[in-house]
Amino acid sequence: MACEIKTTCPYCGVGCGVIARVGDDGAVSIKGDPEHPANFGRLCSKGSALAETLDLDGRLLHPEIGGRRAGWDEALDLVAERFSQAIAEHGPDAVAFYVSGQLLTEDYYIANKLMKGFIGSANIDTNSRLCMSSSVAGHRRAFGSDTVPGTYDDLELADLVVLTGSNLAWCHPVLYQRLSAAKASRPEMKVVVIDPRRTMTADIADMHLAIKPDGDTALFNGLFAHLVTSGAVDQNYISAHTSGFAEAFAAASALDLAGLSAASGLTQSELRDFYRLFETTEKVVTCYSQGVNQSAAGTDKVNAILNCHLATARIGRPGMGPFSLTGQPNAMGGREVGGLANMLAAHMDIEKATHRDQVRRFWGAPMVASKPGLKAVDMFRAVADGRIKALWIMATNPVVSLPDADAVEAAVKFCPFVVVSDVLRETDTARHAHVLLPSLGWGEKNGTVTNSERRISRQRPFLDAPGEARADWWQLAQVARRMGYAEAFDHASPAAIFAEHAALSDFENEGRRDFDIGAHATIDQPGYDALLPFQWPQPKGSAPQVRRFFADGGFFHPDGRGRFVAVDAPKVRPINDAFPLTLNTGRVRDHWHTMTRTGKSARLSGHLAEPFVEIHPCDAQTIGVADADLVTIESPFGAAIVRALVTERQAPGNLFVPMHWNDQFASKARIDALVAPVTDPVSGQPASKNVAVRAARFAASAYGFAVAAQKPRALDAAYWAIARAEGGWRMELAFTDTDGDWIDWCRRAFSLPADVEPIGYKDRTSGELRLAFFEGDRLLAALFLSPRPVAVARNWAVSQLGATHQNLGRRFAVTAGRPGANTPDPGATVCSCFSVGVNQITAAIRDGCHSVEAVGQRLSAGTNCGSCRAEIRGIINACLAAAAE
Ligand SMILES: Nc1nc2c(c(=O)[nH]1)N[C@H]1C(S)=C(S)[C@@H](COP(=O)(O)OP(=O)(O)OC[C@H]3O[C@@H](n4cnc5c(=O)[nH]c(N)nc54)[C@H](O)[C@@H]3O)O[C@H]1N2
Ligand SMILES: Nc1nc2c(c(=O)[nH]1)N[C@H]1C(S)=C(S)[C@@H](COP(=O)(O)OP(=O)(O)OC[C@H]3O[C@@H](n4cnc5c(=O)[nH]c(N)nc54)[C@H](O)[C@@H]3O)O[C@H]1N2
Ligand code: SF4
Ligand SMILES: [Mo]
Repeated sequence: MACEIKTTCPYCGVGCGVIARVGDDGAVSIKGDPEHPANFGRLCSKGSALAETLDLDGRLLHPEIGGRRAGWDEALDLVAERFSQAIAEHGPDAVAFYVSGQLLTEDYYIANKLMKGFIGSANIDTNSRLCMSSSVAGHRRAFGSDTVPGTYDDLELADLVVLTGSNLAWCHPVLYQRLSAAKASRPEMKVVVIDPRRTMTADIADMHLAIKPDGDTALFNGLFAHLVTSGAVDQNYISAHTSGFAEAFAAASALDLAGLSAASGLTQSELRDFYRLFETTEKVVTCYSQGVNQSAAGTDKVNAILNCHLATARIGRPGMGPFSLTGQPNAMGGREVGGLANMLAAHMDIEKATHRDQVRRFWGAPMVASKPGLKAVDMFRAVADGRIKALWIMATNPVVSLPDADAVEAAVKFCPFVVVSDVLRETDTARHAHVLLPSLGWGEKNGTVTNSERRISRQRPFLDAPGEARADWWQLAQVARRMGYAEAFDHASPAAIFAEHAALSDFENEGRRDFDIGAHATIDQPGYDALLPFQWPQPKGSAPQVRRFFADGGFFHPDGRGRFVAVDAPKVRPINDAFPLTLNTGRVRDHWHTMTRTGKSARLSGHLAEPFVEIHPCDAQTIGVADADLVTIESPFGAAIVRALVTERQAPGNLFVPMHWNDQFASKARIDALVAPVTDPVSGQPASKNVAVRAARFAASAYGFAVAAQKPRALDAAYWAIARAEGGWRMELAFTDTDGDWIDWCRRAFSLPADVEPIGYKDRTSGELRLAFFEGDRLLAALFLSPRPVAVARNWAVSQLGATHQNLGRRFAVTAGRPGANTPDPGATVCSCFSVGVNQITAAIRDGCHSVEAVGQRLSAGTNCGSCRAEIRGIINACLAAAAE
């Protein structure tokens, strides 16, 4: 029978409520939950496409040992035995867990309890190290706790929203929609975007500050000094509730305006305008994300921002405050259970003996790790040099996402025993596991997540567990029992784990710790099933509440005061002549991390279908690269080959490459292979946004584009990138050697039946080659080859996979590579929800649709999730500007 289940989106930290409807036929449809306070019914392109990522294609459905199918008992026994053996022979620090902000709180709680309380090591770290650890460290330095003071409402209530190091339009799209809607209804509201690139987010900004990489500390130090000298600070608040002001002010005053301009790369008038705007606007929210966190000075950047809010007492009041935007759906939950190697459960500190003792007694644990464990980058170094003998990787893909990724891959290969718990069988990391454990995916798993505004929501299952897949918490608890800790890991359900977690947050707390959800300490199964989204804290006996922190002090340092932190602007990295460009890495709108889920959706894969580098026209000219050429990028650590996207949105000297592509989707685009393993000295977070590299044109002798109904096998090409497409796959190719039999190449690549004959042609003058293979009236595969980047109407070519080609004429039309005059080519997908392409949008603009709304009325583009509205606005602006020239 059809049913509707309320759950939470598994992607970004906005934490949108989702209603999943399972029809009588089992088909799943997804819509936003109008009652969820994060999104009030909205969803972005990724959320809207969730149903397209639920198929079992590529799923890991059974445990495997050494590549052979195994039973659960056998696999769990082996994991417990090898971990116990490593501990017995080499001590507890010889084992490690590397987990993820995509685990549910309940999974995470069990992983942390097992490692820190029972194994007795703190060698559990998480991909949140790469994501939020600078924010955590900055919060703890300033507030004495890892507290996000504000709520999402603050972004709507503010008169000035500063977004620094955040591409909100693409990475937190629903929050961006809330912000744009607030700005549209209150045009006096100002938005400032601080980002070296002119991102889509910058398109709604009143001011875009194209800061130099890592210029943020200087920028906010200058702001702090300006606020003091202009008298905008709140002396009462500073003296009543803080300490360290004088030292921080002295450090902030180190540079004059000329020095600030040099350090930030912004003009003196840009600095003055921004400082004045901040000074004169009471209600300011400063949101920050990876452009701040992922830096060798990430923690200092965070504190430079926090200093400005503390000095003006613009914190914890409606419409005011610093706001760390969390990345993953449960980045916050992971912090609450203490999943980082230097934290303890329930926001307690591993360094504090009283906290360790409290946790030990609560858990009834033999011991609690007494010192911080290895942080992610160091953990994999310890794997590489043999100190870690057994490693369990869960819900993360470090061979793609950690810096110096080739070295990480070598370390994982070298490790004597590696367990990977994942939903997919083939990932760049899973291929090196000794034991593979099949986990439940979204729609199957059951638990809670916490979003950026401290709101805890339920993820509820609406699909049966496929094959033998089991929950991550269950896998961990089963191993714990086999290691001899049966009593402490006898939880019957996620509800029981959540109750224990809530009880620990309340345990001997009495207001001393920010994280307190004691109200849920006795929750039972029906209560858990019905749990509505709520914000923490919610101590014992209290009702759900909206709570902001620190408006009246109440910090969590022992003296109750917040701390100003004196921070110095980092020295600007001198240009390295051998690696003169700065590589910046990050995200695109429609892909999620290593693409294990978004890569399944043709709609999402159509937005940007191959790895690319954004490069400024001047740099492109210097290295002799034209738009759509291929580029090799190299650092001392590794290399990648990606497509050139020449754009003035990029700053000269900087390159931007997305983090998503990996060996499953491209020949050589794991960009973390190039990223130096440089980390912030306080947080240990890698500096993934500022890497010295060089770039050169990749000399291909032929370029190709192909579509195929079946996923191709190994592609024998100097460059390849594949993407899901409606009815099959699409791929970009390049070759350095064009001799050879292309028909045979196609047969091998696309596993074509021997009796299928190609049609096509080779033009000897232009060097173009076209081949298409049909079975009956269906297109099996087509290859378009050219000495130059191939001019094929890609979306049209893809659509031919689903078309019927009854006669030879229609079949030959495919080899033309473009539609006939009466069927226009939609162009690259802009609106994923309605599959609207750029050519359709430009045609509508030529027809007089000069606003996003008008384009929406004509084509529906941008009217569902709205994630592409910034892009549509960009296309309109570009067209109108071109027309005006
Ligand atoms: N579509 C999509 N959304 C996502 C994700 C995804 O994979 N795909 N992942 C989620 C996760 S886990 C995270 S952590 C968030 C990340 O969300 P964001 O942090 O918004 O995303 P990024 O693209 O990593 O980086 C943001 C911006 O920082 C800029 N930047 C680089 N260097 C500097 C600098 O020195 N100073 C400043 N001020 N800016 C700089 C980059 O140019 C980039 O535009 O996104 C979440 N949302
Ligand atoms: N260069 C560069 N590198 C970066 C970044 C950057 O901006 N630039 N960003 C960093 C950041 S902020 C982040 S958060 C990381 C993200 O990097 P990763 O965590 O490595 O990326 P994901 O693709 O999200 O990996 C999740 C894995 O878990 C699997 N999975 C999904 N759901 C479940 C589940 O419920 N249980 C289990 N067991 N497995 C599951 C997926 O199939 C996938 O293999 O990348 C970091 N790396
Ligand atoms: S903004 Fe998009 S990706 Fe993020 S939680 Fe909401 S629907 Fe999911
Ligand atoms: Mo992240």
